[in-house]
Amino acid sequence: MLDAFTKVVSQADTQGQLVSNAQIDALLAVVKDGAKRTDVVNRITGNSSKIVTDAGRALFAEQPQLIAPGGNAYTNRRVSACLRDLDIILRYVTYAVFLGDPSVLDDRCLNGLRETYLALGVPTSSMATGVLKMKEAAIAIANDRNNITPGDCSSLVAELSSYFDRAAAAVS
Ligand code: PEB
Repeated sequence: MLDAFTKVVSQADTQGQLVSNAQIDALLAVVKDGAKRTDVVNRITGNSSKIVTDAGRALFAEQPQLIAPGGNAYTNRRVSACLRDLDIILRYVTYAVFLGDPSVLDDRCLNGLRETYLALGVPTSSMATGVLKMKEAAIAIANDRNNITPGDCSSLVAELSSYFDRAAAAVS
């Protein structure tokens, strides 16, 4: 598990080089956006159950065959496994945002997940659709302008978005 700083140092050390000016600038941007980053994590964490249940509900409304007899999410036990999976992925996305680096998401959540789903018969494209539904909700929450000083959150939202895309791509 790396954070944005550890990653830069680890890369520089592998090459036996000093941290470059461009890398310093990029890390400075991470420091300057620190309060926004923490706020985004806080908002998503505080709304996680709504993000997960809404994504699940929308997925099952769009693809009712998943919860019909014979579907991979048929019976309450599998529906709850499904919602739990979305919850786990969302949790690792928030960790990645916190750290400014996706390695925790890759190593502890996405690594081997597609193979697990193939073995379990979980439809991977439906799973990816569920992840992208969480992405839309999380972005809307991160961008909510109520009660905050308006500022430019575009790069942070792009980063957040990339972690969901990464998760969707890894399972599909
Ligand atoms: C990954 N998911 C399931 C299992 C595992 C994971 C290991 C099998 C064991 C179990 O049921 O607990 N676990 C999960 C994860 C990590 C982890 C992400 C990361 C660290 O440790 N079925 C659908 C939908 C989708 C779905 C498309 C959106 O039709 C999910 C939800 N995952 C789903 C279902 C099961 C499952 C298990 C339904 C149960 C499958 C079964 O028991 O037959």
